Amino acid sequence: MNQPKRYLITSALPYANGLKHIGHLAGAYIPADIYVRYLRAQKRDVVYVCGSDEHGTAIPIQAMKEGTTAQAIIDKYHPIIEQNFKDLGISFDIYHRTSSPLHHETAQEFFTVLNENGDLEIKETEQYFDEATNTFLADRFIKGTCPNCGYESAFGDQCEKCGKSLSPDELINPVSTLSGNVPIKKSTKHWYLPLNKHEDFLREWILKEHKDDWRSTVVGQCKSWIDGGLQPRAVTRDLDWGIKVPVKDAEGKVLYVWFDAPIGYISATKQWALNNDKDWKPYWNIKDTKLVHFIGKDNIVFHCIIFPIMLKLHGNILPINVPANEFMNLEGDKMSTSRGWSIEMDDYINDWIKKDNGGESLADVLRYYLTQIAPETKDSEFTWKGFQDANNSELVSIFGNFVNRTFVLMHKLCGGKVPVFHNDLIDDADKDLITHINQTAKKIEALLEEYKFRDALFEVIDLARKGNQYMQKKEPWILAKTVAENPDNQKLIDNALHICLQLTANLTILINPFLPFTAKKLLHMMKVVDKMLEWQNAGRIDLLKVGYALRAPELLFRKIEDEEITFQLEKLKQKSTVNRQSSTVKKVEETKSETPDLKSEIQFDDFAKIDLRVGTIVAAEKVEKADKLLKLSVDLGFETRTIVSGIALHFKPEDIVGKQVTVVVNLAPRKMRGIESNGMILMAEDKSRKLHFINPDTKVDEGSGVS
Ligand code: B3M
Ligand code: ZN
Repeated sequence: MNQPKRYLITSALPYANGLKHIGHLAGAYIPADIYVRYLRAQKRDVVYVCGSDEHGTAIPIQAMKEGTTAQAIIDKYHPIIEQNFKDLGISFDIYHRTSSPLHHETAQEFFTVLNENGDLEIKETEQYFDEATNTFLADRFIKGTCPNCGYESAFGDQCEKCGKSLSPDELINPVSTLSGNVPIKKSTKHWYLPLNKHEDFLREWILKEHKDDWRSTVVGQCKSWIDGGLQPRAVTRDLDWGIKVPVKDAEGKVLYVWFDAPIGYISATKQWALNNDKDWKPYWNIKDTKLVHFIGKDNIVFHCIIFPIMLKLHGNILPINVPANEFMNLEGDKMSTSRGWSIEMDDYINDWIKKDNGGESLADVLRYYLTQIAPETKDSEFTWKGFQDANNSELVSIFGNFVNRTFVLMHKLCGGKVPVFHNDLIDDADKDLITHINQTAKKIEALLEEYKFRDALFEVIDLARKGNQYMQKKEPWILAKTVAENPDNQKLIDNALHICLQLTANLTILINPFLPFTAKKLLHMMKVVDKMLEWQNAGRIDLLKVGYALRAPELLFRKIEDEEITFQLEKLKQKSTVNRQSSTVKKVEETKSETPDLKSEIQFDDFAKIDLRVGTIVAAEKVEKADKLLKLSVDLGFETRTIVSGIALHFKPEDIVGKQVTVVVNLAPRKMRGIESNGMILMAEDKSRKLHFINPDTKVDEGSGVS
């Protein structure tokens, strides 16, 4: 594989209009940080940039809510968010601000180049104007009735109830949110980026070149945007908060926030270069740079369609990947700061990291759980119980336990030093574990290169689990009882602990990208320097020198008690009620929670590709060693098929034989636990997460089509 010369990694720039929650953290920051830490361990040339997004209507709107100025809002939240990321181990090379003069200059230069090259179109249109406040109304400052669902408080850019994207002109009975008055129409001039002119480029670049190496959720969203017909998009706004449009007759106009914000990645790189006496240009201009944007799914169109067009026109490189995550829900509902149904990073830090003795390891616990449930391919769910389980039954019982046993036994049975390995006594268990260490290191590397962070983390824990099994098999504490009679036993003890210590060193390297605070503690215990963390060391079993004295073990993770979880659940409930009571936009916010997360529009042809048939379950049994799976035989009239379905926690096999079900019959076969599944059963999931079959109201012939 040809190694890129340098990497420029970005995480979405959070709006500095309030605290950010752990859903944001899981979506765009933790995965990027894992990737960057891994690249650094590989000694690659990597710069990781981020910063506050300080423009757009979100900022003045928050200022109105808090009764202060936009400037005061960004000055309040920028440093808090920056510190929160630091406390959670997110290791940006720079955390910049889009309010900085350097950014304003950079964004203006960018606009000027596009404008002077004739890549922008100028259009005069009629837009809503509030005479009372003498301002044109940006999309969020105008409300009215949604033409799609009739909801009365839809915003000018989107209906929060049905999710439809709108333009202010589509609203029925529009009013200004600034004055409450009915706005008038007034003519105004704006600059547009004609996305439609770049359709061929996008089709070629995303739908052909990257159709296999980008996540299918990302390619799918791009495809539906492109197929839906791209329109020219205004890149300027009539607003007084933002970056001035750098053209003579553009009084009162600023750059659209989504035009300037992604350029923030470039200005952040420039500031980083200035701080470190480096050249920023190769990171944005030379093709052998690998640019990767980490974002949440709501930012896909901006990072995959609009910004790449801008980059292409301006002569910059394009991202090589945009591994966007889906959303993370919380305890059965959508996460939302405004509804109080969220866990802010700041709250987590105060409750778990600052309160706890040696609390940094609690930063790693959050990083662990958020990676374990990362919404890489579909929405996922944070529960406090899941958090507790991940800590208690994996970090404490598997990883921490292995390391602790190894250190305690090494001190007790080997004099606190790395024991010698007696080659003549090597056995199959030793050989297996050594091979496994080597293979796991390679596997993790391959997964990280493909942005599969969940799977990579699983492999690390699995390796620790193997370590425990090995220890259990070797039982050095039993051997120790008979060393007097059988002096060779000491050699066997030495061998076992030698390997366990080398495994500990490997686990340190492999866990480092995910849990950096834990890796640091382990280095301290082993009395080794950072250099050991270099990725090239992974898989080696000579990392700790024979005879080297190691420190006493420290507790890596502590148990999390039920009361702590109950407390958090209670706190969440209270917070959400408190917020709802104090909210002036109570109604809007509440309906928001009922708005399902709708998938993007598809064409009839897309739907028509799915072959749905009614079948009858004729046999059902549990799949061995898989709590969630049932193996079903489904009679489809024309044949009986084996289908593996993840419903075992909801139904007993004997209860569902004879039930009619709807089956996707033309889904490509998939192996699950060694069984080939030939189709998928459709299920409805209700609010309490219970599953129900979808079936006809009376029995029909097997094989009947559903459309
Ligand atoms: N501030 C939106 C968001 O936080 C926006 C991201 C900008 S990335 C260039 O979702
Ligand atoms: Zn609507």
